[in-house]
Amino acid sequence: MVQKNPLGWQIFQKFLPTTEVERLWHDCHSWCSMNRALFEKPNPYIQGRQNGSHWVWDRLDPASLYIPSVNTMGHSEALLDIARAWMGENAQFFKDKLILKPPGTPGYGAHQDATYWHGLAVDPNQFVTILVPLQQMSRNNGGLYFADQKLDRLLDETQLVQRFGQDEPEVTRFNKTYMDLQVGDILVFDGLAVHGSDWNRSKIARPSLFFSFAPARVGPLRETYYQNFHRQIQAERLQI
Ligand SMILES: O=C(O)CCC(=O)C(=O)O
Repeated sequence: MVQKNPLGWQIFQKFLPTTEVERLWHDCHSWCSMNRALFEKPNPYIQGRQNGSHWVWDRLDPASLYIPSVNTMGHSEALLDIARAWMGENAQFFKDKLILKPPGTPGYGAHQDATYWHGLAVDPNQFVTILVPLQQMSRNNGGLYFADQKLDRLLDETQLVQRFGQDEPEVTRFNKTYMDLQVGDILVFDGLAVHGSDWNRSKIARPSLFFSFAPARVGPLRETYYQNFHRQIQAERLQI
């Protein structure tokens, strides 16, 4: 049953069969292991992140392009039903990513996902993301947290820093609720929910899939989204 938390997130425990999630993790892990070399050079789909002097391979975006079982999960009625229930209308699956977050990966400062999805002409709180943890997730291994503050609009980067602190995930100007998720649980949140994560300082990886949905009535968004996204990444690389 949908009981949208006022802060814009909700956990559904034991929502997916653990065998299905284990198979997804197996597929993601095998693909990444076989394509490890791709994480080491510029590629619009794959991003490493800096950890001191070395790079850690962190994200594959979209994973559904490469890993058929991820694509199937994104289009599954199980996830679409949740997205529809949250939006109160028909939903489309438009983006996904795999975050590997191996030990030593930096965190992500507090942000609202819809900030990165402007230009899609969708009300920010109508975006719904469903996170599927591929291994157990908690504070210890760099799990997601949500801020205790409800925002009813998008803040730009400067406003976010003013309100939540510098782009340093572990500086705290607000209370954080850390997600404690087991394999089979899912976490649902909207495009305005303020969230982030800490470094993974543990010895345990924290892989997760993020599936994002928008109202179906706005017409197919996937292509526009990925064209904009990859253009932006290329531009950022050119500036380095
Ligand atoms: O997986 C994480 O550690 C945070 C990722 C995140 O918040 C995002 O990509 O929007």
